[in-house]
Amino acid sequence: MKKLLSIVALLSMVLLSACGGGSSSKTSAGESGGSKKAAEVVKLKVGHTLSDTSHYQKGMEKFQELVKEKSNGTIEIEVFPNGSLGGERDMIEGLNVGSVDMVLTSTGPMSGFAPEVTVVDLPFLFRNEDHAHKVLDGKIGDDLRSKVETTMGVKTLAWWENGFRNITTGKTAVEKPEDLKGIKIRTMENDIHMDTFREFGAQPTPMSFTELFTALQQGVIDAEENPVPVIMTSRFYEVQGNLTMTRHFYNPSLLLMSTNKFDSLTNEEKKVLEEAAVEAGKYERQVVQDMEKQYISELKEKGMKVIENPNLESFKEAVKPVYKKYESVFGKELIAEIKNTK
Ligand code: EAX
Repeated sequence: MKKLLSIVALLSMVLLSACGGGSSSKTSAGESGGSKKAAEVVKLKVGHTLSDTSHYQKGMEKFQELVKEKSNGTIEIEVFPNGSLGGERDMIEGLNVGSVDMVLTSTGPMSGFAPEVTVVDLPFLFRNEDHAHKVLDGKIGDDLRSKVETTMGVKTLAWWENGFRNITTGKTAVEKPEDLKGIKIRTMENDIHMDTFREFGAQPTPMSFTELFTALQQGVIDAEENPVPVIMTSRFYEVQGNLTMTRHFYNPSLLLMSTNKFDSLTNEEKKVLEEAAVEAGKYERQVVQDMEKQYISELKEKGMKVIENPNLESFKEAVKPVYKKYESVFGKELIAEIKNTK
């Protein structure tokens, strides 16, 4: 009988701890200080379209390092370069369906999601990088980020940078707008970019970045436009013979995150991501500028003809109708406020 009783007692202990409902599971852990549940590691997937040697990737590696350090390893960033999670529009859509946790995207393709933010895509709007950073890191940049958050239902973590965009062509070098007449040029899926190239007399062809290299290789398009670091690290010199340093658009990027994912984090975890995003963003901006300095001579060595001082006044003159059209969209005041920021 005694034996039977001890078996029943043992069985009830096992059952109780298995359900975890019994005080035994808490007590034993509490009293014995049993092995604390390993702190849960939050894994976040972030995608971007550029190569694993690009400025985006360098910035992402810095972000990864800072998040690991600031979270004591409880948040892990998994980076997916080369458009492996899709093009920028796909990844932006993925934020709201949960297939992507974060995306580093230029503002270009955001015109289909949050048109307000694309005021920054106006041609020749910013004098230089310093001017752009002052605007984006100030009230105007904050207002644009909150508009993106409201319109798209995503979290914006920080402004990063793609850089000033320049024109590359296969055959004829571009010195003035007339040289673009009839040229099929790939643009981002952005109305302002397309209107701008129409004013140059070109035929803008909007396309995801993931299709661009093949389209150039197959001659589907004659030209494209991108910052110098992209032209180098995406090897466009292999399929484009000429580079004209028009710097016609300043192209900022935004590190976006799924709101559901962000809201699921503790306040400390949110703070880690926000601080690391801003710090890594400043680092990434410096990488862009270092690459731009380094790569122009390297692109020449790769055989590209580089026109470093095109007739910019003629390009600026040609885009006046674009400002006429978009002043009624964004307001003359906002455009003037951006232009006059010192
Ligand atoms: O944001 O699409 C482009 O030309 C961009 O430079 C690229 O996606 C990085």
